[in-house]
Amino acid sequence: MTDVAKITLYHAPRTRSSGVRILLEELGAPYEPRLLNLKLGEQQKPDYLAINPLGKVPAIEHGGVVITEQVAIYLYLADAFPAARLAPAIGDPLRGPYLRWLAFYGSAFEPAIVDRSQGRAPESRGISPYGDYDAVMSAIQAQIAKGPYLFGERLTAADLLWGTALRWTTSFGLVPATPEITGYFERIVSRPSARKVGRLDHELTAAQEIAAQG
Ligand SMILES: N[C@@H](CCC(=O)N[C@@H](CS)C(=O)NCC(=O)O)C(=O)O
Repeated sequence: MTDVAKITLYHAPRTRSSGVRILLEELGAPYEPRLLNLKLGEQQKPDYLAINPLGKVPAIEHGGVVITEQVAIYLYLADAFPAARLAPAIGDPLRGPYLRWLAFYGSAFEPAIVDRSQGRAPESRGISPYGDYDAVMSAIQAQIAKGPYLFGERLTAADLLWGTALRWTTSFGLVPATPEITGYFERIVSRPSARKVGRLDHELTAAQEIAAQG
């Protein structure tokens, strides 16, 4: 019988689902990872496409409901476990900025980064969802400058998303590794939750590489 209280996390190590796993650890939420080996193309198998038709991780299942897309998952989980205080509640003056920076991640930062990685300039400022790359980077850098977290002293789920994302985007050379950006994401990725997920991902990656070699 399915345990409705338990969250299923569709996870592939060292991907965007690692950030969600960090969030689950921070929340102390009961969860079970369901592993996908991307090297074997398991994300494109019918079983998984029935969960996420885009064939992407992360996805979660909770109480019979499937949620895909990082931003939706962070919002959902942080609200579902309020005791961890990672989501400013409705009515809190920080709720609007919190929603803004989560949405900014998905609707401006990721498209800007993907275009950058492909060496594509946005077609035109008017059509692009983010305007231009420099404007996106200036906006997030100004927000980080409030420090130590996006909203000053208050750590939220948005920091877990941004901290993990800025680590991989700087390591791919897509975002400048300024001392402010590096200092910001180090505060996030040095947390015990992130270190634990890093260790687990290391083991999972090794096992998946062996499996992929056949
Ligand atoms: N829009 C998705 C993007 C997720 C995504 O790009 N996931 C990558 C891993 S980091 C993936 O699943 N790649 C596998 C593939 O495309 O085959 C979200 O925000 O959750």
